[in-house]
Amino acid sequence: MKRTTLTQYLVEQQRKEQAVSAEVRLLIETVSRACKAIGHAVSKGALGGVLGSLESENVQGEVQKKLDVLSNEILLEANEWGGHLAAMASEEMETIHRIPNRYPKGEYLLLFDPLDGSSNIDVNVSIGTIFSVLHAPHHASGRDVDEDDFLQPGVRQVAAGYAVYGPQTMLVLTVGTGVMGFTLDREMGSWVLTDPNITIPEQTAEFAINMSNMRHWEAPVKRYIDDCLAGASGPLGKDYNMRWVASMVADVHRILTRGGIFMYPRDQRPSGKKGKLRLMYEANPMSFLIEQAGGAAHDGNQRILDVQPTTLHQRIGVILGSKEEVERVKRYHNEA
Ligand code: AHM
Ligand code: MG
Repeated sequence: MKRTTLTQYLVEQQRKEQAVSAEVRLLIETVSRACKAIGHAVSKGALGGVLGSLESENVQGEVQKKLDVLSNEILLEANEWGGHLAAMASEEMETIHRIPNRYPKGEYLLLFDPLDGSSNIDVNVSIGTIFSVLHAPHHASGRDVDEDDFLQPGVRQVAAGYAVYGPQTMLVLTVGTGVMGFTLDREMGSWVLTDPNITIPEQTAEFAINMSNMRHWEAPVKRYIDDCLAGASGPLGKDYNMRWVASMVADVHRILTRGGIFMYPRDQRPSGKKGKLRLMYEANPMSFLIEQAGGAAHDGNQRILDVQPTTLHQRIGVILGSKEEVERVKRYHNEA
């Protein structure tokens, strides 16, 4: 059986489609290597001494887990010296990380949530790494990039993807020419293309939302979930199933695999008014993947990829997945 590896796929994308530059190819290879190292640490669990929390909090005021910090360090170290980046930004770091002067600088910006699904680390449930690649603005050449250079809408992403550390370790990637899934072959140490051209069915009968927040939801979200719960005799005319892993990577991976709708909407709590998930590290890369797979993603008002960020760690409501369902939720927002 002929096996296509991530390296071969990227070389082909560079040669045939001109979808990636040599620098982006190197960048993705480097990120994927870091994900292998993170996946290895994850799989050791208690044996590797990586479970549990630290004393520290991140910029979002969340207690950091050991694996949050370790994964962040692995990604920084792996990407610093290759010459393809101008700077990096992470959910776990308050400010951007410029490439130190001892290394050459490149023209790309890398953003990541090093370990997504932190609440699932210690309970042995799938977690992951999410990343997004932007081009540093041209006016940044010749000077150090600053935080403003990262504030680009998601439509400008050059590449995005995630690694999911689950029963299998997988890397799901887009460079703007569809969505490809690679499974880690642990014996060979290589990522093998197992899920080419992933597409999401337009309809679904499966939703993912944290139902415990129901009393805080805005009316359009409540209306949609009420419709789902009404089942075959309700307005949607079918019985819905619910899944909520509470790791965005795992929930999105399920949707890319068999369809569905994922919602972490903004809500009426003081802490929920802007949403929970982060635009730059979670919503944008996932929305790019979902759209490339034929799905849709919006925040209730507008397409997520069109949102002009104003701050690096900005939060946003997220509604994504099978197109017809996501559009129905949008219509409910318009009608409210
Ligand atoms: P994290 O980046 O701190 O792990 O938080 C993001 C996670 C998402 O992966 C997931 O969709 C959501 O938070 C789960 O939230 P909740 O615990 O409210 O269900
Ligand atoms: Mg996260």
